[in-house]
Amino acid sequence: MASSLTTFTDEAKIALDTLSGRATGLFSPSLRLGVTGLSRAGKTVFISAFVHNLLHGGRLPLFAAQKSGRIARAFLEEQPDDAVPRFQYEDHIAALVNDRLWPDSTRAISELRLTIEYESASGWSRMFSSGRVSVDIVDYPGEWLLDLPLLGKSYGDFSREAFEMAVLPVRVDLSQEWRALSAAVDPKADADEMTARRLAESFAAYLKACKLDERALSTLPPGRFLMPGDLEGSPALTFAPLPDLSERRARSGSLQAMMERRYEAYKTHVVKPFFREHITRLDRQIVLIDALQALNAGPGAMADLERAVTEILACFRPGRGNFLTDFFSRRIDRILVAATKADHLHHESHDRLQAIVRRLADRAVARANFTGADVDVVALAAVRATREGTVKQGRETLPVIIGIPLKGERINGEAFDGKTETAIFPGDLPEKIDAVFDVSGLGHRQGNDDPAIRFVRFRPPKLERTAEGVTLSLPHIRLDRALQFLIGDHLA
Ligand SMILES: Nc1nc2c(ncn2[C@@H]2O[C@H](COP(=O)(O)OP(=O)(O)OP(=O)(O)O)[C@@H](O)[C@H]2O)c(=O)[nH]1
Ligand SMILES: [Mg+2]
Repeated sequence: MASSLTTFTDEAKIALDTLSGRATGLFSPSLRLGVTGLSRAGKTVFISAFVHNLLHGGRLPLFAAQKSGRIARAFLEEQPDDAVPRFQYEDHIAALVNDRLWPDSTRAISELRLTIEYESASGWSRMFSSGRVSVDIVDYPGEWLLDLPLLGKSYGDFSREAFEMAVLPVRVDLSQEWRALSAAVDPKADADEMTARRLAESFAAYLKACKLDERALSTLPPGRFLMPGDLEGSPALTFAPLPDLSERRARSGSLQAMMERRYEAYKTHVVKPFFREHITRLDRQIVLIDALQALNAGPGAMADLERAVTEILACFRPGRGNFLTDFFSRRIDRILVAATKADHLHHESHDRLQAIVRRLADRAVARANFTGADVDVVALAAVRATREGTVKQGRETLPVIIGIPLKGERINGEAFDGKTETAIFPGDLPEKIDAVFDVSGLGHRQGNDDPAIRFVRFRPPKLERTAEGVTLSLPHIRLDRALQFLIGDHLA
């Protein structure tokens, strides 16, 4: 009874939201674009470059409205949601352009409204459309999406699965400390805050280690354990799975009962509102992935990335088995899966990178049983930090990329000073895509002793100025293709 009541009020709220959204939409149509990806995938850089290129008339030959000169004006406006932090565009651009440093990690949700005034390509549309569209860009951690499956799981299921995952070869050593600590507690004993806290901290440390380790594993839920946002230290985040739970109901006052209650609170107060307030209102979505890092770490990490993308896509799939179905007020009709940081490769490898991402996305679409939206893929660099060249080595001519490696980056033991421009032969991506995904024959570590690509991080590029002293927009690779797919049809 109680649960059907919440559903009812939730639905009423969404209906109201949609109505008021429609009413304001009469004046200036808006398009809500979700930008997500696991931490460090490149969300902040992508949004900053996206907006900068539109505000400053960047070179975007594949973005039709810009190419044909139909964009009259693009500007930032106040965002519609007062309770969501604003995406700090100016700070991020100052870091990128003035200091030539990458922006700080963001780790929570934020939003920015970019309004574009344009002239429609057809006379018919010019008569009927306002020639103005507001794009509400929402940046949120992909880790939070991975929480959706928790809504269908009891605390017992969650605990069992967490322990099953923890003993897989890729994680068994990382989870050891937490498992040992868990084995020493009795779920039936009286609830104790300090025990709960120790377990939660140890569990969170294990989840973080999976992320940091050179294995480059994607995340396991609960997502807020890695990206707490403003919930750090709250009871809804102070729980952990417990081992060997019996089927019987937990005694009230026991540790198990306490953990169970907090797990349910996490679902009710953290997971549900996030999906209801943000995900169900999106029109378009881009999922950024750092495929290069996973490729470098080996097939185990690729399989893990594929699992994460599958789960992410499942969140946007309306239909049975998705609690969100009743809540979707709009329908996401386009999803772009984008491999970022393509400027780490010579352009000869870009098509291979894109082919690898296509394979990954196809498999994820099939596994998530996903239908209903166009899913496209692209290999891009939102900010291009390198240029290309060739280096003669003996009789061979090698394609290289040239840039300033960040201070402290290393190749073959050589450390860079953050000032010197260096030519690097990044290596080739494997021609045979299957090899990239082939986890058979992998040993205990599932690592990659001989990475295909040399991977150093470069400083952001120096911006060219015109003779008149005007700073040009940020260079990129195929950002325009992403823009065309994500918003191009709304400016037709
Ligand atoms: N060369 C290059 N590096 C990039 C690009 N995009 C991102 N990076 C690198 O990836 C790092 C992470 O990018 P962010 O945009 O901060 O990633 P994020 O997804 O917002 O990360 P969180 O806020 O921590 O979740 C940056 O600090 C850069 O080192 C790109 O287009 N080219
Ligand atoms: Mg960020």
